[in-house]
Amino acid sequence: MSIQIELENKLGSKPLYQAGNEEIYHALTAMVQERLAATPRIQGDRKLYYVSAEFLMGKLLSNNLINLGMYDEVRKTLAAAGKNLSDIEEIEPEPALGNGGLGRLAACYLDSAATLGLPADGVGLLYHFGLFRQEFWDHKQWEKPEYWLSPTCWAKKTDTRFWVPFPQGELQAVMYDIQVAGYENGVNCLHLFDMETADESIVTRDIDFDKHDISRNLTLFLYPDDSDRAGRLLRVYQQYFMVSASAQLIIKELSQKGYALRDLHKHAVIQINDTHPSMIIPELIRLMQKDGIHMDEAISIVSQTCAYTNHTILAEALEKWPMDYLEEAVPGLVPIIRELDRRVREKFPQNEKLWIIDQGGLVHMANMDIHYGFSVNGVAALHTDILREAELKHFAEVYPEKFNNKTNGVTFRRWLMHCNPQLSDFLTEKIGAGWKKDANGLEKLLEFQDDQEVLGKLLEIKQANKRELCRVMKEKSGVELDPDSVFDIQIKRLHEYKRQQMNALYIIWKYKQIKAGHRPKRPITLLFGAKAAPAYIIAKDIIHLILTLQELIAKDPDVSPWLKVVMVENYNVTWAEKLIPACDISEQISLASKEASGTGNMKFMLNGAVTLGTMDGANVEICDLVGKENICIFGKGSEEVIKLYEEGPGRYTTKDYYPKDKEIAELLDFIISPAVMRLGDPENLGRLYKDMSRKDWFMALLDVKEYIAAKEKLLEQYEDRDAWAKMMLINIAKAGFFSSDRSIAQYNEDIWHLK
Ligand code: 26V
Repeated sequence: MSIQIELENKLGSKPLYQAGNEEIYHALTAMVQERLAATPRIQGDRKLYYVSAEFLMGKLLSNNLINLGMYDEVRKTLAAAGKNLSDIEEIEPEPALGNGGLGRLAACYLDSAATLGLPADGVGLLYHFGLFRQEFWDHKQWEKPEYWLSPTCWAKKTDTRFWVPFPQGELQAVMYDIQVAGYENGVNCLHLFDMETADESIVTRDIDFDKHDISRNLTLFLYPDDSDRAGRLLRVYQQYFMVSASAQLIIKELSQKGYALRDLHKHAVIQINDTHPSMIIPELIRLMQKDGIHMDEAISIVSQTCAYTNHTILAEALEKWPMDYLEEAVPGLVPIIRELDRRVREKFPQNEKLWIIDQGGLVHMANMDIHYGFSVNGVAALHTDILREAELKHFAEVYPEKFNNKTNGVTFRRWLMHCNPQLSDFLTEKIGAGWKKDANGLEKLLEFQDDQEVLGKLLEIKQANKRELCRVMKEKSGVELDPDSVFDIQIKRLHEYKRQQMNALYIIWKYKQIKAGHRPKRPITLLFGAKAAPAYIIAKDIIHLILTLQELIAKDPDVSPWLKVVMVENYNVTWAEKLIPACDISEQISLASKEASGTGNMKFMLNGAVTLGTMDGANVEICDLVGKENICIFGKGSEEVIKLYEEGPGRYTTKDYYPKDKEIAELLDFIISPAVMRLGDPENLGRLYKDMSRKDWFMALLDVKEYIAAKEKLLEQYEDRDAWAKMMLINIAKAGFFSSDRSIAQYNEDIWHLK
């Protein structure tokens, strides 16, 4: 049956050209669901469970069409009926089941595991309102619930249910499944647990709700506000709910395959995605003990089953739960955690840093993972080195064999084929389709690095993508962009270490330059996308500064023809898919040593943007691959930065820059200048000014001058269009290493050994 007839049947025999986009969307998703159901489930004797608090899946319609091999045919069928697939995709709500890179990485990894035919399911929670939907007014971020569930969404309720024991009584976990299709392969599954008793009506204003009644609130939000004890306890409850249901699912599947619980480690491997799922270790031990397995054996089995990925070295992001919280929320795990700690202390009596429970009664979740898991990996070469040599040095000394690196990757299905079909088709025309299955095949493009026609075509595709972004921006935000300006883009979670505030200082510098008559050769458009954690005051102040500068510049006729700043509202995967293909300059400007890897950097490179970045995270590997001439690196290196922190407070001090350095002082003073204070909120601006001029914990002032100089140099280079196109080509050609297919193949080779 042709796709057209199939769709028209689903539309109740209505001809396609007469149907509305919403009707077509539902017909298409129903068709895709049927295909998914008919696609063989990837089977195996040893299976991976990727347990994660976040899965940032993005819209799934196109992704599924691509992976099921129906994309082109559907696109053509729709076009013949006068319909546009991207308009139809608009209907699909994007679930906000993640915060940033960690959650998006989990989604890429599910795609790649299925593509490689590996039996690998994701397990997490079904948050009714996700993280939050970001709105801007008064130049500020406001948080609203992001509702995405509907009877026709991709998550389908199953009959699988587990009881999870809480001090308040048992609560039932209900499993929802999202099918994950591999590219021209079988399907795996993402299992998301919800609670039947979750009650959306308890959300009062914005994202406020009563934090105490876990039977009603547990699965409403990802990362609920944890500024009070009830909020922090709720996070522990969420984590326990997730891991207890996961552990029960894993054990059930094992027994369905006819294997004994003692053989768990032979047939299952659990990847603990950062520390949110760490309690799966004591939970599995608890369940084994209940089944009559002795503690020693249970520990040994679990330790051979669990592997841990570290995604951050920021001390404040490494989870430590006070023992009394665990006593209140998960009393059943407490004796087990104490026993795990006792064994560690017995083995390492002198080495306090290795203990799970510290002197202050805090339980270090990562420490538990490292002792009782068989693998610890960082997510980029530099990050893993820092873990080995600094952050987790004590552990690497006693367990050198556990430590390994797995540099992150991204799926080229979503981040090239789907988001940049023109480039994808052009690459295939030039070098064949081999790169779709083996991303290193992109290197063939290098043959064309001096081919004027190919270089011209790359520029042309970039221009088309910029125009498309202008169209979307106009439609969504009413903002006009100039497609002939340089598009400089910084999109990522808002965090001081990522240094959006340093980019804001560049804006101020450029504004002043233009005011003083130094116009750029070509207009510049600076685009931002970022959500700030609701309780992260400085992050919100940085958003406020950027939005205020956006208006100041837009209203200034001397400057607005040359400089434009736009922060997109509610930045998400869908926005990223439009922004990344349109980018000229990719901002990857974290303070060296702080960004574990970054994955946006990889997506930009793949789409022909040139990186402006520090030697941090995977930027280091990008630099190695493309060579120094094809990336713009600036700023202090990680060793220097680590030393500055080690030498203690006072070693790095803003006094060395403010007010001492006149150029820097002018930039900071501008934040509280009358022009800015009139438009913005003096409280937010004053607080940010104070923080940046007195504390500057992530050292924006250390690198800001080099940053400005580097960006200016890159803008200059942009004017040599041929040379720029060659840089684009080399970046694309060398991006193959960053395919998540490569990452997953390495995880499997070194850690999982799936069959
Ligand atoms: C930690 C916490 C702790 C407190 C509650 C909220 C919260 C939310 C998330 C996290 C984990 C942050 C770790 C993270 O997202 N790391 C990012 O992981 C990416 C994938 O490996 C990597 O590319 C980014 O560099 C890294 O920042």
